[in-house]
Amino acid sequence: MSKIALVTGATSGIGWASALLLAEEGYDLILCGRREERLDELSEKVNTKTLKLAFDVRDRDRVKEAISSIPENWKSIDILINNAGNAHGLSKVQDGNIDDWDAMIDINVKGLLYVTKAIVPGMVERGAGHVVNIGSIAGKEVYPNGNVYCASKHAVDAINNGMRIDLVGTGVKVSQVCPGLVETEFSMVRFKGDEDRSKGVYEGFDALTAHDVADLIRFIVTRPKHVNISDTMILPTAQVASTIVDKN
Ligand code: NDP
Ligand code: 8X3
Repeated sequence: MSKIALVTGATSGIGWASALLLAEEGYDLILCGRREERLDELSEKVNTKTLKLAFDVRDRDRVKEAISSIPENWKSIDILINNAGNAHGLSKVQDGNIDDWDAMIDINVKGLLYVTKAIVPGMVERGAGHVVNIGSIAGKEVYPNGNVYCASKHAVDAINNGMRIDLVGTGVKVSQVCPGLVETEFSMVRFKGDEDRSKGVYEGFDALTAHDVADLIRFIVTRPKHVNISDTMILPTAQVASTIVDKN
């Protein structure tokens, strides 16, 4: 019987790296994200079976439709990596862009919930499953200008804890991974393609790589049935808080 993992935000960064490591663990993969060409590229890199589902997590009907379209032999999803998300902008609340706020709440919070609602009831029915929510250090602290992104990740923290409480006794595990600074496309999205500003975020210290975070996810999902790693924070050694980074 094959093991199946669904990864949202698999087209880049942490999601992409997680898909690669889960394939190494023998999982067949349902790869999600909006950029279909990236899904094709990733699919060619792994040795296990893949199913590609391109959808925008903001679109509630489309999420439902995409998950319902999963063929019967793929429906027993063992692992859900709730990873799709981004920061949009970095500014004081009085200067904030409301479209950016909508994007962060709609993707990081509502999108995560839509995907969860489409998949977790099946896990409960089967009496087994594991949801790994990708939170952030921004879900544990608030940093200057991070207002709404931090709020969205605090929401993920609360949803993660709420899910674990609700799902106790169902056989479904819930874990959260909260990274600090990881060098991915994250800052390019936050700063709307400003390459210099994005690179600057990771200069002067060794940031985490997407692989570092994926390796933690792999550890979490390969624990025995009776062990749940409920919450984790993974930081670069040079980082001790959102705004305290030892840069040379
Ligand atoms: P990337 O920008 O590299 O990846 C983001 C992923 O999310 C992409 O695959 C993207 O796919 C997907 N995504 C974004 N918006 C949507 C959408 N509307 N619908 C569907 N998919 C979407 O960033 P990371 O890998 O760094 O980020 C992954 C997660 O890790 C996020 O939740 C982020 O908040 C969190 N995180 C990141 C940290 C960092 O420093 N990088 C630190 C802490 C947490 P596509 O564009 O193809 O749809
Ligand atoms: C991403 C890390 O510090 O940019 O969640 O918010 S940070």
